[in-house]
Amino acid sequence: MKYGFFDDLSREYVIQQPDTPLPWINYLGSDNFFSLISNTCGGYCFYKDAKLLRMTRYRYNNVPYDTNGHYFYIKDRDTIWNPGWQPSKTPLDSYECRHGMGYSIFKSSKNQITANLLTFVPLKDSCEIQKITLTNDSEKERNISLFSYAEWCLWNADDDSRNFQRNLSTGEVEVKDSVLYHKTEYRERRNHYAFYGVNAPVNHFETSRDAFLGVYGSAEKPTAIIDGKLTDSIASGWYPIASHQINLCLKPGESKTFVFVLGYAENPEEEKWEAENIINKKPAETILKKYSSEASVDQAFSALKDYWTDLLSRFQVTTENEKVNRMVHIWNQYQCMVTFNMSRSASYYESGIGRGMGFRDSCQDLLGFVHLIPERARTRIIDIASTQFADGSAYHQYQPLTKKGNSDIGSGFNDDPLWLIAAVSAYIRETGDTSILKEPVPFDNEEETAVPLMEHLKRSFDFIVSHKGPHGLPLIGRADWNDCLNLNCYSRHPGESFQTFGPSEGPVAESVFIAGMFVKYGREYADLCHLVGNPAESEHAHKEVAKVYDSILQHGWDGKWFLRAYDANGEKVGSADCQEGKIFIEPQGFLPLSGVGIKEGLAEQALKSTEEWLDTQYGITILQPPYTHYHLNLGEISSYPPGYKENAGIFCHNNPWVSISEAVLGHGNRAFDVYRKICPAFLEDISEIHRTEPYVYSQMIAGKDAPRFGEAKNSWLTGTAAWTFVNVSQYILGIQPTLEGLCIDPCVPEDFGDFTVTRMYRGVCYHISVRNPHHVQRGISTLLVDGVAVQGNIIPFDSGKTDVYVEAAMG
Ligand code: BGC
Ligand code: IFM
Repeated sequence: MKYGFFDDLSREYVIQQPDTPLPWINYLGSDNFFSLISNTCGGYCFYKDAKLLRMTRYRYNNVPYDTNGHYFYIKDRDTIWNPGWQPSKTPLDSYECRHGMGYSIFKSSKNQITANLLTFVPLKDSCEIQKITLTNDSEKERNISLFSYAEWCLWNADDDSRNFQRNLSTGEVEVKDSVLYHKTEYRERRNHYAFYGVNAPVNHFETSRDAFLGVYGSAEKPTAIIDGKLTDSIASGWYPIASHQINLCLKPGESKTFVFVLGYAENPEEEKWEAENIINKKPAETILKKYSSEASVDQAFSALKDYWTDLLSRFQVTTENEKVNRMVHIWNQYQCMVTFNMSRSASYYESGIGRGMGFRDSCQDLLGFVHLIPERARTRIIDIASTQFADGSAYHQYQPLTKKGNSDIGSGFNDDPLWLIAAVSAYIRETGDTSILKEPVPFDNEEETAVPLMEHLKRSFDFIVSHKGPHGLPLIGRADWNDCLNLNCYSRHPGESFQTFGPSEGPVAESVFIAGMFVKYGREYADLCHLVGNPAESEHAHKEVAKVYDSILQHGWDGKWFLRAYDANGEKVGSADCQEGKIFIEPQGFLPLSGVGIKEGLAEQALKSTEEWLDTQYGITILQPPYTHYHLNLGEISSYPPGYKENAGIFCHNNPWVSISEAVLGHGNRAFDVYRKICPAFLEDISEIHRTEPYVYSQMIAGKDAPRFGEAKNSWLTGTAAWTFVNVSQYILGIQPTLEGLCIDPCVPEDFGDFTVTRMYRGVCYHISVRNPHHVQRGISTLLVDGVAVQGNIIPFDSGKTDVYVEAAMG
């Protein structure tokens, strides 16, 4: 069942009924200010950091679901309704929500009044703009009232949800004309405040939540709106909110438009402290003035649209399959940008409090956005590398506002160091900018320790070399990519998290997955050493890779597939010998794409076993058979019920690894099949089962062992976005950035048809057309570059050109 449709021309997903199976959200903002907004106008906003500078309050775990947001209410005689249906849930005569690139549009009507709400965050300013137009579609004059509503969060979202004894006495507001200011914390020299204004005189306002909702009232039926008149309350402590009331009279056919601006402001440094606690309103007034006319809003909106047109034009594809086209060109890249902005911090499943920027996560996300925003990718790499320790290990997460490593979580995930090599290598293959390797980068953000980035890569590499176990395989530490495979975690007491308890290091537990990563990224490190004129280090790296490669062959092969790991007792994990968890996806997916076991025929066998053991109609499960009880030697993985999350869920993130590996082996039909199964656009028709947004990937789909097989969870912030983009763009469509230039190596299903790709690469626009007259799955027979035949399939990079025309024939 579908709840809407893709409007590809507008680059929008159009939701046609408000009660979707789960809230279907969008992200507004591209720089410092962000809002999450659901298809019923739920959500919240923050400045830079969802934990430390949360502006409006959202209640996770709320009942009913998804009820706090930036709402508009319309009171039309006794009828109270919302353009997004929630929170009043008054049945609407019509409803539509269009989630687009950085904006959302709601159009709904009730009793011949239509509301059209456009909401977006402009490119450069720290505010959310809400342009709302009300139209009288009836023959009679109508007198209605419009109310805005946002509930202020007391800045630190963590503290806001815990420290009531203090916080309920700190709230302060100020009102000037049509602008409601929220200045809690200003007194503490925090130097910031929030504001909510409208470009019209207001009849009344409310800043106290109790006055607005009623002490025992609710957002569904706010007391003050039922009364028809806000009370001009000035909040003092308790729960400050912002609500404007505008009474208006609409003649038949008449429309009126209002622009609301919900913004964040900081005072100039020298005006930080005002003894009388009077905020400097100038920064807010400047923004409000800027967006006081419809024309200026329309201009900012079209600038936002142009920004996305430009971004997405950097990789465009036309195949015979419209679902592939819309995912690759629009939604997959859009999701990659959202992961750039959010890492794993704020979604409807990540509270914005728990996780910030992940070292491993953001390095992988970069693989999916580096072609879109190479300059920002460069900065991101430096930020991430600055959280590395001198021994090559790294803080697992860092806070977006401070960019400092999070010491609560600490380090000890032994895959982390290698992801830095992955990110830098991807950046250089994309941009050719080797100057980044000379960039001075500190360890643990201590400026005096700065060394060239290249040295960080060396420390990453050396960390693995110096942390190996009895089988010559890398030690796993607290966990590798699979956070829940805690092989050094023996026990856990109530209230303790798996990752903070127990010895995180051990001399025995080893990861075959990290071994595969080491082969891939160790070789990429060697290539970079070679590139910058250090052949000795390059040779040394190859030798170390060869040792680990041999260890995989000797101790990492289980007979029919690759082993997953050795636990702290030296027992096998992910082996036919195990009772449960006999086979894991990670090594089967990652080792072949890393070039492990291909010539030995192991890769081919591992992928066959994957299909045989792990595949399902909704995607490939992470392991089989699931753990039915808790295993002390394995940790969190076995704490999940069978079929969920890391215990035999369809963990979407590593499905593209399998697809890539299939492509590396030339299996185009299978590679695409794996791609298609978890691709949201292909699941749109079963939205009642899949439940999450049909335009973005989710972290997990419940596996066949779960009661809710096929149901997705944790949409948006997942490495699936980046890895899928790598898969489809570089392996299926086969346009690969290499150190020398673009390589053309498609691997497609036999019936995929011809296709074209337009791709920006190092400032040059490549127009690539691929024909497949003989319906092969892989192999280029001829390659013409600007009409001239080229040997092999790499197009040597030529910076002297602006456009390059490539004609490739498969066969
Ligand atoms: C959580 C898991 C999650 C993993 C992802 C763990 O701490 O408990 O549920 O999948 O982290 O990073
Ligand atoms: O690899 C992790 C990732 O860092 C966060 N989400 C879950 C993945 C698997 O555990």
